[in-house]
Amino acid sequence: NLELSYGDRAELGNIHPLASKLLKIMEEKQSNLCVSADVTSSEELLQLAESLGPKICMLKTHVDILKDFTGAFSQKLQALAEKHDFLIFEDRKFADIGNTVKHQYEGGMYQISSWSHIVNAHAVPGPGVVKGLSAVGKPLGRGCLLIAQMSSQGSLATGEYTKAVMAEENSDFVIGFICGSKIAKRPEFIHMTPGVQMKAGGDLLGQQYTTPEEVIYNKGSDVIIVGRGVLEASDRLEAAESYRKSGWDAYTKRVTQSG
Ligand code: UP6
Repeated sequence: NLELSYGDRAELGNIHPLASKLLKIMEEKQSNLCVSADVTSSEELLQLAESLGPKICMLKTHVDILKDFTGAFSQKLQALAEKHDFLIFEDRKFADIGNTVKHQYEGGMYQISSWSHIVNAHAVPGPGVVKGLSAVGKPLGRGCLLIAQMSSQGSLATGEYTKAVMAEENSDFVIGFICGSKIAKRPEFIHMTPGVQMKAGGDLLGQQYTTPEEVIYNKGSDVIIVGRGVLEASDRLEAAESYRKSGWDAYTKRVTQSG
């Protein structure tokens, strides 16, 4: 039951270059933390990227909740991603036919493909959604995560559905999954898990939380996605550091024990 380190996985022969880049960042920064920057002001989002940048491997956005998105904002965000060495993940959850998602990804107000390294998609429409996104993203070296499971109560993405999503894996564009636990055996794939806080629980709208230790050590996922656990803390930097440390300690324990 040998468990490869993030750094070992980055060197695998047929790994997607973006997955490799992410794993290298994780190893170097000792961080498997993705902060979900769910704020509504672009100024605040940039401040978060600047201050939390050193602690994270990835910053997740919901660009359509910003009240003041501009192209200049997306350029500043990209500059901060380079400065602090993290990837940008626009959590757009594409879920339409290939031709439509192609336009949604490339065009409109947000031109997501021009600034976001990673996007995600529901597999509900069938293979066309990935084909459409890939037509735009692959030439740009972008990558996509498929939503195999969701953290919310009553999610329909379970069992046979989750298995069917995994069969959609198309490794020249799909780099991994949004899921609650490790579901794909191939170490080339990245598993990312939302619904993480220091204490198990939930919110009033169906969100369900588990801990970094549970997600990384017990469930074998790779990256924890944390929004309000950081955003609602009185000291966001301190909170980010404690999630980083928790996630990293759980990973270290997992890799050490597998040997
Ligand atoms: N998210 C989930 N669960 C999923 C998929 N995505 O919570 O299954 C996203 C939410 C939010 C973030 O859209 O941006 O992850 C979680 O935020 P929170 O930590 O504040 O609950």
